Amino acid sequence: MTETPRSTDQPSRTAVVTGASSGIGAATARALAAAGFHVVCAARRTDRIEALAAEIGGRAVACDVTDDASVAALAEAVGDELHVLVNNAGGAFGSDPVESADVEQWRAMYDVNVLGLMRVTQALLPALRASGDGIVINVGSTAGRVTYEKGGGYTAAKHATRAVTQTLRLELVGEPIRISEVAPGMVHTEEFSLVRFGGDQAAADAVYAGVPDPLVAEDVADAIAWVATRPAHVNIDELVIKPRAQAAQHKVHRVR
Ligand code: 8X3
Repeated sequence: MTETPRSTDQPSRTAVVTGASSGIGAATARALAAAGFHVVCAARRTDRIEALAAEIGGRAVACDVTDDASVAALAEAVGDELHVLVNNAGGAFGSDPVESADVEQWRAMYDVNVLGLMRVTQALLPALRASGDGIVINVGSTAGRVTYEKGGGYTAAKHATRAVTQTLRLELVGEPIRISEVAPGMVHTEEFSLVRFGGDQAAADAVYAGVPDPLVAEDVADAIAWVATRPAHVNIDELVIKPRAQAAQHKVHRVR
């Protein structure tokens, strides 16, 4: 029987997680470290990623995915070989209808969720290719599959994340690089909704009010680590993950 190459139990394998300072990114860094990867924790907030890197035996690299020079420095720090890239940096800014939405907020969402992903992927593809077994995991969203009122800028950006993921898979077929998307629905993290609502804690809390068990960052991290550790010939194209209480974007069970 042919031995199938696996992505586990090989401590020398390296992973990069962007947006690793909090939420899904930080949980993913922990999950990949637990799976045996040396994890490069990339984010803007150095105090947070340094603490995380120390905790998991990884490395902190300050990185703003919206900045060319910063991403070039990340690639330099990663070096010649990389096995896993998790494009997690992203977010939602604002909750206005299209008619009155703010152009700068939409620009910022496209910049981080789409152009940031593109920038980091371009910079790290040579190292992923050189490893002989690379995988890019893009953190998408259920917002990349449906639309909802007051979410136009974010759903447009996350639809773009999905489109770029699919395009890259087509373009790289035949190469030793897998391309996946993990698309979460309702995840209760400390910052996602707070950032979306500009720091309005009450508005952020209302998103999860009465929902028995929204997903937590660790649930998504677990899925990402699973995708990353399938045998090298197995490409999980996309994995949509929602809490049991969320049957669809607008169909959420709440206990009053
Ligand atoms: C987050 C999911 O429901 O806020 O990506 O669009 S949602």
